[in-house]
Amino acid sequence: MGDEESGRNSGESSRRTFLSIGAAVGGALLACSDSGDTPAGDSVKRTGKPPDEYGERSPFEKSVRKGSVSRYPEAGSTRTPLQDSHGIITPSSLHFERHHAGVPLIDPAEHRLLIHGLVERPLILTMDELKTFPSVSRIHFIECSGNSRGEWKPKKGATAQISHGMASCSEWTGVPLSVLLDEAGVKPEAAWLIAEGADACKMHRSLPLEKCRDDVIVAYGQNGEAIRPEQGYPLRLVAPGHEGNINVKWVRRLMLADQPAMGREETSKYTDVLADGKARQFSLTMESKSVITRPSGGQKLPGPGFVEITGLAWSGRGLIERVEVSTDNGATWTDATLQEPRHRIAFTRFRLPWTWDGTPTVILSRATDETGYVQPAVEALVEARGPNSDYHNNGIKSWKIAADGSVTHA
Ligand SMILES: Nc1nc2c(c(=O)[nH]1)N[C@H]1C(S)=C(S)[C@@H](COP(=O)(O)O)O[C@H]1N2
Ligand SMILES: [Mo]
Repeated sequence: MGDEESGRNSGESSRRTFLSIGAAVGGALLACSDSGDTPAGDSVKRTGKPPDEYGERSPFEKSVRKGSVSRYPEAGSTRTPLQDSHGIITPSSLHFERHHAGVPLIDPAEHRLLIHGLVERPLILTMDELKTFPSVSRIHFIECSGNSRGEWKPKKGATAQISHGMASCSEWTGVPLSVLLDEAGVKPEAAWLIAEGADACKMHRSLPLEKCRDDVIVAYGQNGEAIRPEQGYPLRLVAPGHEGNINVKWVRRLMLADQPAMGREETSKYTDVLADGKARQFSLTMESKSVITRPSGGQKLPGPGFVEITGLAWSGRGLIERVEVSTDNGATWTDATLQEPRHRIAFTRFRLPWTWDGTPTVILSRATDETGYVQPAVEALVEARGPNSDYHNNGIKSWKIAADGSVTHA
């Protein structure tokens, strides 16, 4: 058989394939008839549901936020199912929640933002007025400083959701706080900004003015639509890389002052009691951290063979520069691939191809940010801060893979 001959034959067979696919697709499109030889299942046998005004996920998708049962559910929290997430964005409906007094129902037409205190021109802005200022959209994670606090103890979280799910990542849209501060004219004596929410506990926190001028956003948008009620509708502060608590939701008041308010959330809570009894206060930055989300606790490898190890890394100081993965309990480390584009102070997806040979092992990940800071072992954190300080736990997380492929906390 010559070249020309075989060329003609393959040409003919591909033409035949093309024709039969064309016939099947054409038939389906025109008559919605059963084409008989497609692998698509029953969905091709009847027309689907018509278009809808507001989308829902497939009823086959069951991943949900989960919280701990509490005596006061309004003062509770839920966690993001990180083990089921793809890419770097958390769907708004799965963003973790932490409320001190429940989710208030706020009519945006009634909502006002007051900017006062040490300013030249106090302002009261409606939502419409606020949206006339220049805005930005940025992808940032928010992490509760209590995330992973259970990992401080020997008994650790069974799934990535339990151990790391009080962190989520959204695209936030809003007005840079610096723009509003310029509009109000900050007096030279001002050094702090006290932000207050419109929830029943009027939760408030003090932010250093330097941070406010740098990158804080007064946000009204989340992942392309209005912020969800649980995330602070209609308005919240996003203080990139600072502990979750300071990202005041339902924000209604910004007061410029020469000193912090010393409110409940920065004295009795959200401080870190060290071994000598002294407490770190205003420990705001969330340090570099990572977690392998697949394979992770609760999952099961089908057997020896190819596994794509993947997970999320983030740092409150900027870009994630490097994620190393160990598949031999920390003896050796390999650089994972970082998904591009990377964003500052955002979830960064990492991936590493691996072949599991079927022997039991422990896998870990370790993130380094653009400042060169390397995620430490939990033991090193406990050593430095003592046994009582469990906020801000960014220690290395390990997962154990058993001979049968089941994954549990190491
Ligand atoms: N007004 C108000 N802001 C708040 C809170 C709150 O209870 N009330 N909770 C804080 C805490 S502790 C955290 S971790 C984050 C959680 O944000 P999220 O619920 O959008 O994930 O919001 C912070 N902002
Ligand atoms: Mo929090």
